[in-house]
Amino acid sequence: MTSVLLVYPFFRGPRDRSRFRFPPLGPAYVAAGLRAAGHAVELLDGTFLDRDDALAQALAAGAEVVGVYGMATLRRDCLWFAERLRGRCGLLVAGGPLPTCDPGAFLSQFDVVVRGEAEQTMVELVAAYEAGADLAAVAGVVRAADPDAPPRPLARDLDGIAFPARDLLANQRYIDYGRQKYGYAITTVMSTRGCPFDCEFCSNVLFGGSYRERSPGNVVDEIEQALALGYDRISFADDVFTLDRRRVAAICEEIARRGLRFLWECLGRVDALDYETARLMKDAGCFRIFFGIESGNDAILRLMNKQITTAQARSAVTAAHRAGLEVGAFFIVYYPGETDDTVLDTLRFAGSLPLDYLGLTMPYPLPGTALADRVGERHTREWRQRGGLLSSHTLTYDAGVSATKMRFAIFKGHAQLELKRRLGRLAPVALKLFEKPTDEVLRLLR
Ligand code: B12
Repeated sequence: MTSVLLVYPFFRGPRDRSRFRFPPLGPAYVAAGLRAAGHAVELLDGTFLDRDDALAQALAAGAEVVGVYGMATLRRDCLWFAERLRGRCGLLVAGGPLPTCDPGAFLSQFDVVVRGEAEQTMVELVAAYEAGADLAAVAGVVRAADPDAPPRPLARDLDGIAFPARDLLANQRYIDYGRQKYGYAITTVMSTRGCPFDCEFCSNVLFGGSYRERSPGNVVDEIEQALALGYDRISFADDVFTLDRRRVAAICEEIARRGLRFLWECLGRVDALDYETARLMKDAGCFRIFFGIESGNDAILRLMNKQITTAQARSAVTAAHRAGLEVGAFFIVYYPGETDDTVLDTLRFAGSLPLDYLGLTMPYPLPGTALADRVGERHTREWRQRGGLLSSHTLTYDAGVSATKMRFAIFKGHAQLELKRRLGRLAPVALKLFEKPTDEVLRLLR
């Protein structure tokens, strides 16, 4: 038996205004696998801690093997931990989406990087470590000598993967935070892995183009476990929850058959939701669906390789709204290749939909994406100085527009939707008065 500490180095920067907090599901999956193999596992989640306290706790744990999770926004913190934990444990491991797509960036500080899904890899890695065997022989493990070793092939049977070790998570903190911030306690469950689409901006490095489903019974068993901890809502973390209509219907039936009463939300695609499915979902407790629509201009949607149209977007949003679901949509403004006119199309389109939540962001050329390749070295000085950190509406690459223009577009989009929502019958007149002059301001801004 080996002692293992898994660190989720997620700390809120002073410029981070996001409110969403979810317990780290990935590390909890890895923990469950290790525990099932007989190891003593601790999970340290930085979400409600400051860096120094988290480090003190990590050092006090005195684990033999320490694994640190990394994603695009956590590069610095992941390396910060490695620097301080180096030499204080027997084996230092990095894993998660960013080390998966850019292992080289971690190999100078970590002994090894685990690429891809890590439940089985970590079990085999710890066994190899205990036996003093060659760590690089474990599928999915990368060492400095062979930085291009591929990820382990994806797990085929998702039902065979142990449920995440939720008892190791700071559930009460998340429950209290959720009740205080949004009036309910919510956690995530992932019922499928992967997405068969290939949007230019999406960093789907972990699950690639795979799409794998869990059985409805297995998903609802895990939901019951999560609810028993005191959560009253579930957020499906699937990339596209609604892809397979029959699967969605079967999950809804299973929830009803067990008489479970809880609310849930998910992310759908606009080409994969019809009114009947939306009604079934509503009846089974779905309160909100989010769509990544991204643009209100069909040519820009093609440029993004999004494989949807604005007509499909309108139809799906309307269907979900008619079925009684709250609808949220995400859009990107000033995507590389956009003009003022296409951005204005997006703002007008977003404002014309019956939305309850609108997310407007600038494009993030994330590592491991075709967009990052296209944008190339055009990252801004600010992005480089901050170590590739993303924060609310900060320009990350030279988009040919100023941050002020970008922020103005985002403000304008929200204002147009609010005018429509609040002014009822007066909205068309008010919108006309607001839209024209602000269109001009946007065009004038550099
Ligand atoms: C839920 C979610 C969030 C939540 C928070 C995460 C959480 N605590 O649950 C919220 C909504 C806050 C969020 C925010 C953001 N997110 Co997010 N998010 C997700 C999402 C949808 C699900 C995460 C999840 O639960 N996955 C399920 C588990 C099973 O997968 P996993 O975590 O990767 O874990 C596996 C492996 O990574 C590995 N592993 C995990 N932990 C460890 C630890 C060790 C030691 C090892 C060795 C291995 C290992 O094994 C696990 C099991 O196989 C993913 C998409 C996805 N498909 O995963 C995006 C994703 C992780 N997010 C992403 C991004 C970009 C963001 C944002 C930057 C978006 C934005 N523009 O604002 C912000 C950043 C927030 C911040 N300030 O840091 C990207 C990351 C890309 C990258 N290359 O790093 C992803 C992959 C989406 C995408 N396809 O582009 N996100």
